[in-house]
Amino acid sequence: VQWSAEEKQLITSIWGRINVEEVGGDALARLLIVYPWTQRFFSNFGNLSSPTAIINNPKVRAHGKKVLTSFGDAVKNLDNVKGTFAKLSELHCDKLHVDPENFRLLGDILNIVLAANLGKEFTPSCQATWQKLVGVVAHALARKYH
Ligand code: HNI
Repeated sequence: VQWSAEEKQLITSIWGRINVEEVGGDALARLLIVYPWTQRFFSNFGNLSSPTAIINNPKVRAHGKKVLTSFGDAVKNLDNVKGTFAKLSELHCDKLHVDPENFRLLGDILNIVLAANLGKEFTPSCQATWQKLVGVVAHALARKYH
């Protein structure tokens, strides 16, 4: 993929406004609530019995932070997202058996959480650029699947 100077600038500026702990936790929680079948990967996370339980589950929040922190490696390596996520792609395929469709779902959720967080600041250009980024990350994470 190619990134224009404007896109790179937008991504850096959005990333700078994100609270990784809050947004990461909210995004994973929302994924588990909106697409309940994704809960099967997290059966060892304890109570996922209701939206409130999911939102307040410390393991969900901690893992959401971990995932979004890792997503930040894409922001820092925009010109080599594939290389950056090669090992994680193998892990999610071979060890975790996560269907790569879920990377797309999480990307869409992340857009929604950002829109809710940033309000008017999340302009159509921001959304377009962020949508491109989550697509590139999902593609990179799915790349080592076989
Ligand atoms: Ni994901 C573990 C990064 C999407 C299910 N995941 C990780 C780890 C990182 C990570 C980092 C920790 C690896 C380690 O321990 O070495 N995951 C990412 C990123 C994305 C992503 C960057 C997308 C942006 N993961 C998803 C999705 C699912 C998912 C969409 C399932 C719906 N990931 C998991 C599971 C684990 C995991 C399950 C192991 C969790 C545990 O600790 O038990």
